[in-house]
Amino acid sequence: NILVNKKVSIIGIPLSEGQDLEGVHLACDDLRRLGLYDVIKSVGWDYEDVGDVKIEKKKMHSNEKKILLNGNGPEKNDQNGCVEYEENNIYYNDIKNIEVIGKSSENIFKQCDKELKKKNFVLNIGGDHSIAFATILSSVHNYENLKLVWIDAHGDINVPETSPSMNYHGMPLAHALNLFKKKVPYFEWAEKLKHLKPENVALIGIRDVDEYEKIIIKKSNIHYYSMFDIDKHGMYNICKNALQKIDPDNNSPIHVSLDIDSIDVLYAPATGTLAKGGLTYREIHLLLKMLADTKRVVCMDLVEYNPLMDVKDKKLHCDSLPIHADATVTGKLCLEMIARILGNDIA
Ligand code: B3U
Ligand code: MN
Ligand code: MN
Repeated sequence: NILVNKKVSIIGIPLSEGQDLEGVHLACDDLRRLGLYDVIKSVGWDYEDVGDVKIEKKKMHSNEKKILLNGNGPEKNDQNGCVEYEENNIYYNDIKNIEVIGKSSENIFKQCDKELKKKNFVLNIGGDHSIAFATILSSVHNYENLKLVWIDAHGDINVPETSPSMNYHGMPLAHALNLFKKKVPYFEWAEKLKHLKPENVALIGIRDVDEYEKIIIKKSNIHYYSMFDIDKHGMYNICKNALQKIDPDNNSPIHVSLDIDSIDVLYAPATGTLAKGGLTYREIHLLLKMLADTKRVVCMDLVEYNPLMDVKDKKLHCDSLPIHADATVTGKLCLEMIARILGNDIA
């Protein structure tokens, strides 16, 4: 294991401004209440809860934004290998809540940086997926040759010019890959930092991808695996292939960015943007187990769990982790997945 401490730094990141629904900021406290610390101890790790990152609460826009594309919208048939966009009437400060997100992201970056430097396993509990720009840049900053496994129903690879919603949680992967064409307000702190390289990224579980995102994904040189790929080849082969592509020498540190909406609504009903046909319970556990078995995962984001949308779970005989008796379905799965990525075995 490249993390000799066997200690988890828990970072709560109650940032919900990257999307439209209330409740995703409650996830970290919910998981603490359901038994986060006991679960971590039960699989043989120590922990340090560093509390919640300060979210700079200042809403810039109160009224809903309209779709900002004018004219012809993005140009699909470009010749020179990169997607060209119609740049008229596109304003990067029209990304919803960009001030809150940009300023809070600097706090996230600093907190992650501090914990990564301790050589702890850093567990970032969102919050929506907006948190991942800062967490990933922090991992890239601390680990030479960092690889990223992004598990999601969505691409999260819109640029402001292509976003249908102007919600930042649909853009953080593009931002971390430095695919934005202009400077983003309130992200000046990140301009000089190293960004992600596309060949180091595997995107797994996608099934709800916007028209222009498909083009960006194909042109970006990231490795991507849709639900159809998983249907055809099975999760075992997909995960093996993904790891082989991003890390052929089997020796690099890995950051896992796990969006709960990658998992089917049957097993994870509590999230804001539900997409049918997701990963099964067995598939997500297999994927996380295979990642854990590399012993090189150094950081994980767990995002988009919205406790306000969750439903009560049944207590089963096979529930072996020390999870609170009145745990909800998605909350319980989150704790199981945390145990799994830390190397919970057999059961
Ligand atoms: N791709 C859409 C919707 C979306 C992205 N991420 C989530 N939903 N969770 C967008 O708004 O960019
Ligand atoms: Mn996402
Ligand atoms: Mn998603």
